[in-house]
Amino acid sequence: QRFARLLLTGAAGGIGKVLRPRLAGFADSVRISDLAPAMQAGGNAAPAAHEQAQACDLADRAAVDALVEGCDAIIHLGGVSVERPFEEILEANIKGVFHIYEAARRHQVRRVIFASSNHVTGYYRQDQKIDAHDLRRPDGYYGLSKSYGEDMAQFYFDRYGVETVSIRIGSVFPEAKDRRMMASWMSLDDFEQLLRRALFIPGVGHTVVYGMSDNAHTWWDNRRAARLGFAPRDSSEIFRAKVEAQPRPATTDPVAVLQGGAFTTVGPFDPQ
Ligand code: NAI
Ligand code: 15L
Repeated sequence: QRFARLLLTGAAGGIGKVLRPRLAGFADSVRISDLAPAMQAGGNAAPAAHEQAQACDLADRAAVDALVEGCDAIIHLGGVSVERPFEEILEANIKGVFHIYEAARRHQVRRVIFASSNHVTGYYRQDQKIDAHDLRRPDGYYGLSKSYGEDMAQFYFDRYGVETVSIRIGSVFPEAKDRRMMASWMSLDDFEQLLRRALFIPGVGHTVVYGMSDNAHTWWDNRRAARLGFAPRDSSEIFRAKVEAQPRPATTDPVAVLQGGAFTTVGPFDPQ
């Protein structure tokens, strides 16, 4: 199964950069996009034969419409990926996700993969196990924007039939960097497998899943991802010795108590 043309937003970001070469297996042609300065900055490889680069600010509705035209699926990674003042989140994430879905509706995009985040449920404690249908408890403006994105996805499915898998990504990095990430880590290989399932399984409507590897200790019941056929092969256990050599945080420190960890301590952002 392949798409004719896939759009990847956030292509110059941490995940986008390393994901790009893998998308050749998903589509004949991949349109890669990010903010112009991010695309020009070093580290983002020049477009391959199957890729076309198109810079775009997600806050610009007309530019996003032009970006989406001609694509039959979208992997939407673009946006602010950490906790920031509301005004920044509003432009890139909240207006951005609206522009993506409006364009998806107008251009009959068949499937969207929305990079949601574990920070949609960051205020649950680490000793709680939740699934994707539990009450959302966003841990900041960033988590709120991802929660809004999930609502946007549901609305565009219910009203217009645009299908989405929202992946509440845990921590996609080369390594689990701390104790918290022992639970939240996801390998790039597992992320690629989940993307393949999410893109090609028919009839997903709007499905919300967590993005995590087969970690020994987890906070998330990911049976909805299993129903998509996702069977993670990696585990954060390979990082255990390195992580446990780090100083242990106080038992009252949010990084040791809350699923959202340090994101729960960023802000408030008072006007200057
Ligand atoms: P990143 O911050 O490295 O990449 C995001 C990209 O979006 C950047 O290249 C940035 O230039 C671009 N961007 C920001 N504002 C934009 C705008 N207004 N218009 C167009 N592009 C804009 O983030 P990363 O780690 O690659 O994550 C990718 C996506 O996955 C993000 O949406 C993030 O929120 C989500 N995610 C990532 C996790 C992770 O573990 N890396 C965990 C949970 C969610
Ligand atoms: C996220 O949503 C962020 O985009 C990423 O940078 C990590 O901080 C990740 O969550 C995490 O919770 O580890």
